[in-house]
Amino acid sequence: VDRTKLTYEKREKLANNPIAKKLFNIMATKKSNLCLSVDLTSTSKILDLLTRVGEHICLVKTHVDIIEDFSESFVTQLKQLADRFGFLILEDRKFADIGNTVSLQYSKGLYKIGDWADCVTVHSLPGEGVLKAISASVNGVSKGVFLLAEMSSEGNLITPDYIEQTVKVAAKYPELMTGFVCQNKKTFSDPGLIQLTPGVQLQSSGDGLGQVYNTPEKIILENGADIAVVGRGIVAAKNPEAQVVIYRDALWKAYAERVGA
Ligand code: BMP
Repeated sequence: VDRTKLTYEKREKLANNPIAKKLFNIMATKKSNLCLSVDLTSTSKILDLLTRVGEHICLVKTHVDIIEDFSESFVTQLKQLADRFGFLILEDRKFADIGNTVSLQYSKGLYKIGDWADCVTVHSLPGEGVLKAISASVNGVSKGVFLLAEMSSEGNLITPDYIEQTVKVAAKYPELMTGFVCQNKKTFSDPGLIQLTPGVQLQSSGDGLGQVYNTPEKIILENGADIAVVGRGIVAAKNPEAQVVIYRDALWKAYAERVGA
């Protein structure tokens, strides 16, 4: 069966990872398959933007290591917004070291990512130790992983064999796996996993630094994305509140067409 023809409601039942289940549920309930990548360097700007657009997104993606005034209070406020608007938090840390180092990077240091992020991104490059290092729950709270199987950037070194091995290793960690960061429908088939696809913008086809953009329609209808990641298309827009609605509607319309709803 083609996972992309199933509704998010059906797929919620097929998911093993509790974060994947929650995400499918949020998407179906809020009618949003939009993840906002808040690539801003000030906590007040991030919190302000999320206050204005939080009702339209299912997931927020952070890069905490670009923030100049990171604090515990920021994390508290971010979690409050997530609760208030009903979205989850993905820290796009792209862990890519030996298991022991990743385990420290996940739980220690300035950011203590494992304490507050519902899910994180991980590269398969180091081998499965990187997945062993990230526990499926922290203090009894469920966590998840989006494994990078492909990248959106021009000239990236990922090969078809790398993709295949990545999907194979993920199958050993059903409790932990929320989904894949990837660009193509054929990359994986498990309907309980979520395809998270970055490189989405309406205005432009690239950024001069290797990013490649596709339209919401293309990534949902042709490329099999379940959640689209939009950063600068919304964050750098003159009117983010208006843009977030435009992206959300275009992405949801494409999903509805895909599942024939
Ligand atoms: P933008 O829409 O502004 O290009 O942002 C895309 C976001 O998605 C960035 O935060 C980037 O780190 C992330 N990303 C990506 O662009 N391509 C990938 O393959 C994987 C990513 O995580």
